[in-house]
Amino acid sequence: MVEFLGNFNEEIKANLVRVYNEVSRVLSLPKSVIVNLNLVNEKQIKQLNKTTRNIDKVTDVLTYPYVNLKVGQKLKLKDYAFELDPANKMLTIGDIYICNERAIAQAKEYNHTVNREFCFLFLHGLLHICGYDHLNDADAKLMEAMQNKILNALNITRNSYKCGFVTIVGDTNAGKSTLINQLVGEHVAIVSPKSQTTRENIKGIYNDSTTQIVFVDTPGYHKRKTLVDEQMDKQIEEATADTEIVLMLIDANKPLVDSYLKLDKKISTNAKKILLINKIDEASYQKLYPQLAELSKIAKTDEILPISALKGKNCDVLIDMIKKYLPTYDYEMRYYPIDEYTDKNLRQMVAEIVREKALLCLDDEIPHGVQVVVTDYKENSTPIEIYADLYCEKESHKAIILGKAGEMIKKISTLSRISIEKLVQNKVNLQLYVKVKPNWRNDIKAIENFGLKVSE
Ligand SMILES: Nc1nc2c(ncn2[C@@H]2O[C@H](COP(=O)(O)OP(=O)(O)OP(=O)(O)O)[C@@H](O)[C@H]2O)c(=O)[nH]1
Ligand SMILES: [Mg+2]
Repeated sequence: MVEFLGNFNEEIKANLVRVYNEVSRVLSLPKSVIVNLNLVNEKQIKQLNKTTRNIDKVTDVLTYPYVNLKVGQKLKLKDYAFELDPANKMLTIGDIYICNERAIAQAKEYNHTVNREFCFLFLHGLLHICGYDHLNDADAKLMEAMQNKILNALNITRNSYKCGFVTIVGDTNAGKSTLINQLVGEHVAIVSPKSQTTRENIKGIYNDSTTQIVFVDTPGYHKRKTLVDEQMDKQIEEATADTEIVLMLIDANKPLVDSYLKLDKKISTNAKKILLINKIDEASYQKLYPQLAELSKIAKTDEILPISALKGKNCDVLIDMIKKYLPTYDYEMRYYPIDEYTDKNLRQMVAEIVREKALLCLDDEIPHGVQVVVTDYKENSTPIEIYADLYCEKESHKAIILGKAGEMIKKISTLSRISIEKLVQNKVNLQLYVKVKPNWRNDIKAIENFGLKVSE
């Protein structure tokens, strides 16, 4: 039984008794044993640590076993005959001290209830009394396994799930879309060496067994000229206003301090900020190092991390860093089903693939006026038949997109088809039609009709 010494809350007490009963059942403790459970404050536990362990520290729990047990060894009262209380024949097997303030603080830190924290600490102490320890890895594993077994049986788990939104911002061409693709492990956002590749926010969803991160790729900052550009700014505003973390991406090959200061001015958010120096695979260390030192002095971000989105360098470190700042849940929390990796549907992804190939194949000035709309998607035909309109702004552009004897559109079409076939894992027959819609980037109706999001 548990002898409570101190002012325990009744609900917590009831749960601590449940923990004791389960340990007693699993480890076959005799009925006539007592554990003293003391509730102390920081000052008291510090004093105990000092006098009994010569450690000048506040700890969460302290345990003093009165029996000498090894893991797996059954407690036999006859081995302790002389220590039984003559009045009631009970054996006190140990004293456990829990520090109230530490338990409350830790509950907050782990984002679970104080009730649960008390259960963990008591169980931990109880297992120590029963011979469990964590002095080496093997022992620690045994102890943890037993701890989990008991907590699971009582449905008092210490599981913590991380979930939240992470928005990627930066100048056009900084590598935002490359990064989201790398982190998600799928080609969710199109990438090109041309500026203004991304037109609207795209979500890419990272999942592991205990985490879901919804990354939001945004259109890059650049000089705004058209209504489409204005909409792009609104998209960035929306995505940075309502997110847990903002990843600020700057190019390692540009002056770092300058890039950071410019970017920082544009972002208004209460979210945590991680500054990422991208494309370090291309940058020279000698040039980078002094700038990084300078940057770390002035940057008002929570973290700074050099990465290569293209090569994946430090992307695992980034995921861990993000997890640190995401809210914790003690139940499995996901905004999207575990098998979804983007919020875009197949038609939208196909249209974007065609635009990506157009960006790759065409010279500078034309691509910005290109938009692709999938008009028909015959899923049940073999091969899958896809019809898409590729819009541009001028007849002269149309001629260039078609190319001599249709060579250019053929090239765009072939490259697109190969990528689409990979995406849909099926043979595809792609029919592209080039159309002209003059000045569509300043025509709000056309922007809407082309499937781009329009905000007030
Ligand atoms: N060497 C190198 N190139 C990169 C890296 N990340 C991105 N790039 C290249 O930079 C170019 C732009 O990449 P994107 O991912 O499209 O850039 P973005 O920031 O999404 O650009 P916008 O959508 O226009 O805002 C592409 O040619 C990428 O291959 C990197 O880590 N290293
Ligand atoms: Mg992009």
